[in-house]
Amino acid sequence: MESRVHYTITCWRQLCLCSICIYTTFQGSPGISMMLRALLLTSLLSWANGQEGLTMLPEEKSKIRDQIVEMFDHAYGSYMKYAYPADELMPLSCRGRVRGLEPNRGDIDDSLGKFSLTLVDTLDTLVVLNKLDEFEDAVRRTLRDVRLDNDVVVSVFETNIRVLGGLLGAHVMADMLRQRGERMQWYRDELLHMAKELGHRLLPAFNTSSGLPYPRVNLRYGVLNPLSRTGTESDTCTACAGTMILEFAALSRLSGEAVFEEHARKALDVLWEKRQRGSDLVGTVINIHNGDWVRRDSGVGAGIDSYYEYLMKAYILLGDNVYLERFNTHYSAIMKYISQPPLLLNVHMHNPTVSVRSWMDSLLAFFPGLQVLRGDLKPAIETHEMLYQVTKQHKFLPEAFTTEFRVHWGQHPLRPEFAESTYYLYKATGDPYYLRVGQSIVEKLNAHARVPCGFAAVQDVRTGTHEDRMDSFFLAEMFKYLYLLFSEKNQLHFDIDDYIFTTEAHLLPVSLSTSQPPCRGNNTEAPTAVEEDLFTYSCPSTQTLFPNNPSFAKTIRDSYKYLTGVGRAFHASPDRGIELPLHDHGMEPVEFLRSMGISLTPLNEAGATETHGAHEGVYRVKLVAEVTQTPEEEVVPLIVQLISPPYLGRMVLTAGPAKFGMDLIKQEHGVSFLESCIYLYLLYMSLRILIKDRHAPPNPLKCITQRLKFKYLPMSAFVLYISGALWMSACVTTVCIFTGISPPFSLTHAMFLSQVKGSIVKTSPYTACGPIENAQELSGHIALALRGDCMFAAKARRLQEAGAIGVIFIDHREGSNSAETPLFQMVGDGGPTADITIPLVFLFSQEGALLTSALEDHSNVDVLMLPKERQLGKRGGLWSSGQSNIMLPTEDQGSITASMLPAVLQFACLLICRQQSK
Ligand code: DMJ
Repeated sequence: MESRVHYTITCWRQLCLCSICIYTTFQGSPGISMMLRALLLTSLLSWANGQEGLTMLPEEKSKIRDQIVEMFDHAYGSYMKYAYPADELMPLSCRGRVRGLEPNRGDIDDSLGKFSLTLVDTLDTLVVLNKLDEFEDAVRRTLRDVRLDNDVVVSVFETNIRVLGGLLGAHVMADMLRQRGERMQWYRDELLHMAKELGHRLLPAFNTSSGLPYPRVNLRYGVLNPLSRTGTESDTCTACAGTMILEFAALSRLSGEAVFEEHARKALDVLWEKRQRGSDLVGTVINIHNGDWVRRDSGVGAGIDSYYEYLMKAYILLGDNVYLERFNTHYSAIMKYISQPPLLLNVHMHNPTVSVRSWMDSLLAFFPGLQVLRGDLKPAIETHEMLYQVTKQHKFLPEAFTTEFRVHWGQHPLRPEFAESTYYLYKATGDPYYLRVGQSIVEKLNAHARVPCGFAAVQDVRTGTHEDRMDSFFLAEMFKYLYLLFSEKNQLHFDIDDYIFTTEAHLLPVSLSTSQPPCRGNNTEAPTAVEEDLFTYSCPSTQTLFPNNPSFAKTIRDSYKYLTGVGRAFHASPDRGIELPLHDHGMEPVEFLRSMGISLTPLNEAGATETHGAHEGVYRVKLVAEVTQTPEEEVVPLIVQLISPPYLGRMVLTAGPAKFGMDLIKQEHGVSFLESCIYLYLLYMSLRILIKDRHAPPNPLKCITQRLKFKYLPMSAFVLYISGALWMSACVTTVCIFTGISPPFSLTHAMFLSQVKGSIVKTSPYTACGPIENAQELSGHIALALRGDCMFAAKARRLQEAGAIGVIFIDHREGSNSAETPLFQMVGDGGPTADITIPLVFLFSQEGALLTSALEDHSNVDVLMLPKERQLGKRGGLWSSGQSNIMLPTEDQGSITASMLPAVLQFACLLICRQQSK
């Protein structure tokens, strides 16, 4: 077992480039450690070189790093200027938040202990960012100003991770600088003394029968003192009890007082004993007196998160294999029940196969980072990619988001977990993709959180409104991870891999595992046998995981790239190769998919070399979906407008376009303006000749031009053309309206629009998937065909051959309508479709039903197929136009009157002219 422990520590180093092995396995062998470092660097570089074309030049990297430093200066400078010595900065009010002076925010305020929280939490960040003057100054201020004995009730968990962790991290850094002999020569471990004092002030919280700590403690009076104003609580969160070991063990080992580590370890022992034995999961809230679970939902986010983190890191920091065994047991359970890549969903610890909620919280974003430490890269990449998609959609991770990536709780208090995981993934893969992710975090913070006095939390990612808070973890964590992400190892002033990050990103030296004797373990029962996997006790090498695949991370990510639909590639190909688990004779899935308009062709037919998958019953098929619905590619809506009586343009059905066949949007179809003018004028002239001129209806515009003495011939000719056309169309329309005959031109304005007009005929068979039985009837008309059974392209071809001048496809899914379902474009069948030249539109079933019932009610139904923006009557105002998707016919004769307007006007004009010419 001992060798396994060392092996795993070495593995952790291999992934995180941590130097644990130097202090454990290879202590005193600088040659080996140098070799390891060189090896790791080389392998990292080779990975980086093989990545997708997202490389980042060193200049760009260092520019972003400078930007991060500038942002830090703005945030820290604002805190020091406007808030210090208060605990936190209120970046909108430009002042400090002092507990008791601001409205109470409930539990959140339990972090505030009047101990200059933000300053203490930021100390070791100053060293990481190489701000050594500022660090020295900040340490002096801390020693001078910070008091730890305030009569304030604080959260044990928050005070431990932020203040005790902050003091310890600062002490470790101060000690490192002092030992170098350049700075901090005056330093006499004062920060460690403060840490010890604080440790003692937190210890009363552990005075429970179980050993699980109280959630709160009064810094001056402890817990059970009558003056303490706390101690009535009966429960705490799992993370609250289980996130003490790193700080308390470090304090014990640095101070020589074992009591801290012992208490923290005892609390972990209780949690381990209380795990649900069937599932090996823990709940979210536990009773601190009897150890009963109060909330039994189990996940990796809020309430539990850092308990798992601390088991893994306790093993790394302290070298005690009990922690690793426990972690591995829990990890197996998490991967079995909670992880549904890329999602991580809470389950009931007693009934873990059932998810208890359909949303995730943002705290779980740390988990991919922990998976990297564990060497489980694939699910880490998957979940991280999912989180990245969510940030792309909502700018930041909302506090909670649904499994459909919608906002469940829109707040974003500038949490660092996503940056943390990004940093770990970059360390493990060397893939510059993660630098781009980091860059996007930097840009979004500057664009959407930066305010004149610092950075403000986002109240709701949907509105972008700000909240008057800048939590201390923003300075403690966010800037460390971002700065380190964009720093080369040799640009840092100390070896970051000699340290491990606490949950608040404070630095503790991995040398602690050997520099001080470990505290004696108690008699905790041995862990049950863990279902071991490849990496339980072996190096999680990327080469083992993804042999000879330098773009493994990309390959994994690609499957999750468009989860939220954001950033989908512009013309996504509808053709995809998939593996379908089909049983020997079970082709029903193929038929079923086909009925949905998806064709599946075995790949041998499609010309592929491989026809069958490696496994029996798996067929490789070419999948051709015949619709696309890409949010980025705007689908231009079309309409089917019913123009024959009694509809007269008032029924308008929203329709979807096709990517093949006649393009109704770009091309001019039907009767053009000039054509209609010529046509009508010829009609007019014929009529004049036919009825011997004098009886012919006079041309009112000719009359006007004569009166206005337009002598100029071309102009007169043009006016005559127009007037003739208008006059004729008005007359014909008027006659048609009164007689109920379908007008030869839909309505006057139809002449000036691109469209296809025709009367509709239902296809037989309705799906148009077999030989067309009513070809004669269809010829010269617009065909109505039901979706399904075969591809749109196949139907269109058949109907075109039968003589149809257009096709309206009607959805076969009951109840579908354009109000609720986004429009999509019909695409071809994966092959060339240039032979299909007639126009094609698609109607959802509710709109389709209106059209078919119109056909049942009226033997002749003429329709126009045209772009929605050119809807008849909409812009001209001649018809009352509806904004809704469907405009139903009414008995309102107003619109008929309106349609007669041109004729009426011209009659009036004529009468005036006649009167005047007499
Ligand atoms: C930090 O205070 C710590 O990381 C903690 O474990 C949970 N998350 C907050 C920041 O989001």
